[in-house]
Amino acid sequence: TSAQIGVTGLAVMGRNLARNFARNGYTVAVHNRTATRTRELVAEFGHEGDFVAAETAKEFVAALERPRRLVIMVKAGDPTDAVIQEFAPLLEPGDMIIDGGNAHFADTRRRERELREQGIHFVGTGISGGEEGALHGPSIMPGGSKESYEPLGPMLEKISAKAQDGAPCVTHVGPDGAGHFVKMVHNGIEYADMQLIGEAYQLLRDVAGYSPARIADIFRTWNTGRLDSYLIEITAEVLSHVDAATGKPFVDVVVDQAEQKGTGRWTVQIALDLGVPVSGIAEAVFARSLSGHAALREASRGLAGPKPAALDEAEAAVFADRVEQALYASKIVSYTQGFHEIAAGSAEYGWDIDLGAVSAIWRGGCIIRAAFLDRIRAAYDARPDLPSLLSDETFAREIAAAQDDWREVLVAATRQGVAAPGFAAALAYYDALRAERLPAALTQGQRDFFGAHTYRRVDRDGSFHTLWGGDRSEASA
Ligand code: NBP
Repeated sequence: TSAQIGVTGLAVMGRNLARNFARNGYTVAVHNRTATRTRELVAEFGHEGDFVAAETAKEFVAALERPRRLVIMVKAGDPTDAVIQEFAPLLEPGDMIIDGGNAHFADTRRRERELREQGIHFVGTGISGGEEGALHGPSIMPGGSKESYEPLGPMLEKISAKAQDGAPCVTHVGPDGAGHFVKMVHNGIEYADMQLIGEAYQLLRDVAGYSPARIADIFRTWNTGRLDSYLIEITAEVLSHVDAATGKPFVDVVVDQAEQKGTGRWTVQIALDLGVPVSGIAEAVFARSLSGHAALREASRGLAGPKPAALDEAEAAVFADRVEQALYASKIVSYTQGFHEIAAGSAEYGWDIDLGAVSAIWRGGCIIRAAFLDRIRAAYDARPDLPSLLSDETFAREIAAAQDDWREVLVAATRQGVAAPGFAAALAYYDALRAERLPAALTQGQRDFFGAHTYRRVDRDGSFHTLWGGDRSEASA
């Protein structure tokens, strides 16, 4: 038998992806460095579809029909290069290697370039949705050549998540590293969403004085409105869970130090390189990092500050509604920043990414899936050259309506001494963008003073320098 697709790397992600292809009627060749994993997969799930178990790389490649479609699901980094080096010599022009791991897009660009010389398509593909997504339908973000999408796209469409309107959550994002870049920003946005939800929770707990169970109910209510999303839904589940051992709310027995695997950090690092202000995503990454500094936190516990005092019942209810407004407005800002980064990456690398299509494929399968993404798609459909999501009329109107509450929430957070860096960064971004004048003018003056870095004037073209150490006359630079 010849297989239409092959998967090598059969840990949780690869195994589930292979099963997903098989359950959708494809014959799937399976291979893993350690062959016991391959045998286990076939023994346990062989009844789900047609698998061809391959012990060696040669057998694996021989089992694939041409053009060969070979999916790699191994640990990102050196293991990916090792696998490519093992398989590439066995492939022929027109074949394709699909890397579904969480590769850095710069690595994907390099691999694509190297394999292109051999006539092999390298399709760096972002896959979101964790192990459940891999099995039941992930959101899939393939990069690589347009040509490679023809024989590959229909298969990905089949195994992908479907949005509520039935559209498959996959699109050819753009050439070379575009898919992994978009997956990276997806994860950055995911960090920001989680941070904002965390701040909303903490404020409801400390300022409104609500219990985790009560906050879970609030999140359930929010999930029926414009915040309807997977992350809000699971937040309610986590908050209402009670620890069996102690009878306490689960959230109170978990160590409050958040971990990270790195894609959120990459989003910020690349944003710095591209000069894109993704302050909300950056605060989310920093907040996780701060939480992990146990000794520093311990040493700081005695620092002065207000102790939050809970509001009375009526005030608390008003406050809870305000928090919903603050959360929604901040969410608009973090998506605005994330899409700005995608647009900047697209311009820098010549990817020509369709931002509306990206928001459409995030509607299902992935962690940030949400009703909200339909609105983003509508915004880009209405105006593909939208300079910023904040320029969309609907979003602008919603933020206008939310802003008084957003500000009040931050006033309360500040007065009561509850850190809300995500909400604050989002509002600062909003206010800075709409400001008539920014203190950047002063910054330019300082730079010219100490370093003769020159400045531009509002009333004349050209660059200028003031002779600060002399008579302070102005010279054209
Ligand atoms: P892991 O990231 O834990 O990788 C384990 C797999 O890599 C095993 O099949 C292992 O083979 C193989 N491998 C390693 Br490690 N080094 C190798 C080498 N030098 N040569 C050949 N194979 C090698 O698996 P995972 O959690 O299933 O994730 C797979 C990819 O998917 C990763 O890039 C991950 O970032 C990405 N991803 C994961 C998730 C998620 O929710 N877990 C979501 C989205 C994307 P062995 O069995 O012989 O040790």
